[in-house]
Amino acid sequence: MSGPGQSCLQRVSIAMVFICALHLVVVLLYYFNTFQAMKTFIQAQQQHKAGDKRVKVTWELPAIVTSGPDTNSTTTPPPEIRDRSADLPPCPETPPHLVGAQPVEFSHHIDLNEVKRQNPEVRDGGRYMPKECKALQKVALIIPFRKREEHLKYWLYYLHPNLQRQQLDYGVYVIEQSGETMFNRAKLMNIGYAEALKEYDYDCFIFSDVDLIPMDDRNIYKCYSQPRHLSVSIDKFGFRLPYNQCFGGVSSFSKEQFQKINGFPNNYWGWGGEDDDLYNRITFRGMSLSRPDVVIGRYRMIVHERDQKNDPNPERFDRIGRTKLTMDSDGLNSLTYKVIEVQKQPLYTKVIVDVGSPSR
Ligand code: UD2
Ligand code: MN
Repeated sequence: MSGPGQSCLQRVSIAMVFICALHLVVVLLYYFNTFQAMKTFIQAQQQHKAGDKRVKVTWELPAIVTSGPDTNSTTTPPPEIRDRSADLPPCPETPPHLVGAQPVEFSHHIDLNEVKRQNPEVRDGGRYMPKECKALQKVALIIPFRKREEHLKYWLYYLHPNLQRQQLDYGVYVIEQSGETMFNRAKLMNIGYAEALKEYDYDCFIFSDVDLIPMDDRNIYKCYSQPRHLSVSIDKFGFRLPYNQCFGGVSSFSKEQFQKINGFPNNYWGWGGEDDDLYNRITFRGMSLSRPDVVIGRYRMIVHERDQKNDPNPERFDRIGRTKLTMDSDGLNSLTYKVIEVQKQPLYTKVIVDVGSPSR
């Protein structure tokens, strides 16, 4: 096309198109602004609601709270704190932020204040629950303990970030045997189970030695359809299972599974045998073991000498031969102990207990 008339028409058309485009841009800008304002408003509303809930929470404890032996009252958190995640979507089966294999070494000094700063979302007592989704399980981590402060620091340093990436609703319980009587690892586990349940409605229990650090966060610290042996491939044993029935180190039980075997035996004083007794209990109750593969189940154990007052138990071979006869009367249903103190530390709950002494 050519000529003055046409060129005038052309200019008018271009002007019209330009005006239309401008109008469209203005309309889009207007909508975008309104949308942003609405989003901000909704977020503000949600934060306000969450803030309201936090204000109502009286259960959260100050940095260190101690309670004596007579405070056996149930400290179940009020519904506000338990239901905070109620309207969140469930967390995915496979947590999205896992990193897989990671280096673990024990040469550097650990400052627990620094660890707390690195894990700001862990609440006093070593409690955490994901904010982005509702955790699939409520997990209590139970550590039997006496005079292993350095090991505990490494455990907290490595495990807290892992457990958060695993999107668990968890609490860490360090069960310390007071006094100088022979160490009783198994009884401390039972006590940890009982004490953790006084605080929260846990449905899964991880029992872990203080000196075992997982090298892969795909080894998820949760419960499975069968009791699980998590520490299957430890550097100390050349990253292999030392024997097929081995059940020492780190294990997980749902509440039902643990009740079904009547917990750990209470009568193993000193080193050894209690883990084999536990294995027997599982098989006598018709359950089997689940295990991760030897790559995901890699661990490092902090090198240590045998502790004082944890000499090999000379009765252990006899006792593991009699599990079938003893398991119904020795365990959770016969557990007695005294709580000396409960401390809410910034990264864990310490329960100091008197476990009694061998009844011989
Ligand atoms: C093996 C088992 C362990 C347990 C033990 C025999 C593995 C990987 N580990 O570990 O699960 O069956 O043999 O009882 O198979 N502890 C203290 N203070 C003490 C003594 C022990 O805190 O004075 C705690 C601590 O959490 C320690 C755990 O008890 O990690 C087991 O004791 P150990 O480390 O001396 O036993 P170990 O390495 O032979
Ligand atoms: Mn050890």
